[in-house]
Amino acid sequence: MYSRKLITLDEFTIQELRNFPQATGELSGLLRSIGLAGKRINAEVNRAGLVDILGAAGAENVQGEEVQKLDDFANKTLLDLLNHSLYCAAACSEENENVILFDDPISNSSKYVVVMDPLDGSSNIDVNVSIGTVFGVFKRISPLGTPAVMEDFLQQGKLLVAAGYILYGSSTMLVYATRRGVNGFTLDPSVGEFCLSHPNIQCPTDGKYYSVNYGGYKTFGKGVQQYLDACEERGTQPKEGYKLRYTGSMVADIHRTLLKGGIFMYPASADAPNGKLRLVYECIPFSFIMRIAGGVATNGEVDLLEVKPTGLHERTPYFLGSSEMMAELKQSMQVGDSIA
Ligand code: AHM
Ligand code: MG
Repeated sequence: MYSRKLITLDEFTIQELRNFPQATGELSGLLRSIGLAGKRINAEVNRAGLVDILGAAGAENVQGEEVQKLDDFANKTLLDLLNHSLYCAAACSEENENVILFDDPISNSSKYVVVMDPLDGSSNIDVNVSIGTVFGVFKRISPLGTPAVMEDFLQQGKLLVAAGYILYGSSTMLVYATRRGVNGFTLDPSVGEFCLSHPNIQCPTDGKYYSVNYGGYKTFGKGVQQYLDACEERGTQPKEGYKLRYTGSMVADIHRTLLKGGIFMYPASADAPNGKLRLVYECIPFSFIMRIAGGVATNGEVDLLEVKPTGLHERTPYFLGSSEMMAELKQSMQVGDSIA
């Protein structure tokens, strides 16, 4: 009998629809559009090393077109595909100050809005280190048939319908979570399809990797410092085997944390009391994914999925990972977390 091992992203979303006859297919359609955008961005990311040959950003390439910065390209590609997907009323992006309303009759009757960081890890773009796209999908609260409003984007993370990321790494992966689970798809470049490679991802309850910009250690609060001291101590004991891992690309660092177990953090510091990372389109989507996979995410005080954003580009201290490591961190932070 003919049997197939590979299930593509499109087939998977259609199969999910079959399992839930009440579903309208709109979310599946939206995810497929994001997958297509991911493939286009991936092609451009792979060509990035040729930029010196093809022309630097801002200059004209051999075809006489202006070479775009990769983050601009990623943003435009995603916005274009979302706009034409029929399933998205509006989007907000790290690259745009304000919400982007698609504002035509079809978009206004769509029930979803998308929050996104089109290409995260900007400091790694030019040096061939992994970078990624982050996205979250909310059901809008404004009435269908009218343009979306700001409040559609400032919802608590626990209200997300889906969230995911695309990692442009040694291979390209799309991982997305809905309430039914977290699934990972690897791009098969020979056929240009994302294929199911990591079904039902669960974050291990404990881990050995801790991921933080250690350069900021002296500026972190006492509780965070204490926790990091304990990790360092465990790193000296071969049986414990703790290891520090930090690429400076959140998508890669959290992907490792999700698959292998561990903890990732970007704490508040003396000079940045709200940390660096963005609440709406970076931390909220990853917190949802981590939670569905069995992990924990906080801002150091409360569950991050409970936090109601007040602005599109708000920043937050951020901690997420394996439940046991997160419980230990919580204990350290209660001991005292005044900024050093
Ligand atoms: P970006 O949105 O400008 O790319 O910044 C976000 C990135 C994250 O991917 C990463 O975790 C963090 O910034 C690294 O910052 P730092 O260099 O301060 O450690
Ligand atoms: Mg970013």
